[in-house]
Amino acid sequence: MSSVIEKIETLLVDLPTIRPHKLSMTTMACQTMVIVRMRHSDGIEGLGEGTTIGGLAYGPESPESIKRNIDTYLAPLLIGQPSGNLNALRARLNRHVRGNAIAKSALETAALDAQGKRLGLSVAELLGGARQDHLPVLWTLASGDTRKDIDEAFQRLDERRHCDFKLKIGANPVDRDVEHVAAIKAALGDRAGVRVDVNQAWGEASAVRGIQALQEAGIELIEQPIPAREHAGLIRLARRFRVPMLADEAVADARDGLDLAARGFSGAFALKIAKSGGLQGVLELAHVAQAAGIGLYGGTLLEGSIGTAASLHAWATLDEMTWGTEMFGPLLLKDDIVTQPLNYHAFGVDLPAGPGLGISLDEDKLAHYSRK
Ligand code: MUC
Ligand code: MG
Repeated sequence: MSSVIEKIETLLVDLPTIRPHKLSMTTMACQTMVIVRMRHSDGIEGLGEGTTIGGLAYGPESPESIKRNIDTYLAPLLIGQPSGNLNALRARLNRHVRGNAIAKSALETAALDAQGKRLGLSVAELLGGARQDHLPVLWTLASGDTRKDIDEAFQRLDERRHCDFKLKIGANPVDRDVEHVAAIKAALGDRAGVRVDVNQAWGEASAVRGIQALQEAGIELIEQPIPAREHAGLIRLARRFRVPMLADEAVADARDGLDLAARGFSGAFALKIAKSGGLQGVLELAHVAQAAGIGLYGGTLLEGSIGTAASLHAWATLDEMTWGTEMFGPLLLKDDIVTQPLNYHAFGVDLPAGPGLGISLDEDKLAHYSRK
């Protein structure tokens, strides 16, 4: 008889960050991941991860709600269902549960990991095959201190770990943020690309002022300068400036992407498995973007190794992405819960080899960092 899903366990795992990570809406000292262990009747276990930023500071799902909603609502829908029909599992979750994209992403990841292990294929192979096996990865400078950020950037460059940097701004007045960014860009010169992520903190008038100054300072990409739902404003900014806009919180799935594209947005989309409800959903968004001539960027919600590996398997199936990726989540954490961390080198990261995600848990570390 073919395998069915037998048991779904969720764990809250708290890992400290290597330094405070300061964003416009919160400062993180710890990252909380929801780890999913999906056991199947053929004895195979699939791993998944659902992770967000700063409790409820970033979006409507918190780590605790992700766990609770999986345990109470989503897992019971999957128990007893055939293990290998990913499309049917996804349709079932979407039919009975609205929203909860991060929880759905964690479950789809676990189902894909198990199916890959079952068939002896990597997740990228299950998705049609990898076109890249080493992906570029930028680093986010967000210590909150200009001098520290500059030192950190030079260290990363010297280690050949990252050659592009994203600066988190929006917590300070516009002029102070612009000064901070311009000082970092001036220090790095042509050695590195510098982008900013405002995480929705500006109104449109502040954005016009800020982006003008950032463009003059040589910044190459402006991520989500204004609130997520202000699509018309984002399109106006994209039309107004030479420096491209990167839509992040504004674009969760293919429908958002289609709406922005149809209304004349140009620039790029940040793809995140967590926003799109999983790997299949994020690839649908990527294909809409490609059809519309919108650039791609492999985004993170600062997932640990499991969520990062899952994202890499999805990105690997795409053509080279215009703006590379930011899949550095595991590097921001002081420790890991997997036996073999991802291999970061040569300004990027290797796609882990399968089967499945190509990741295995370190049970001692998992037990140590799991919330009791
Ligand atoms: C975001 O909004 O892009 C990605 C990198 C980082 O530092 O924060 C995230 C979230
Ligand atoms: Mg962002």
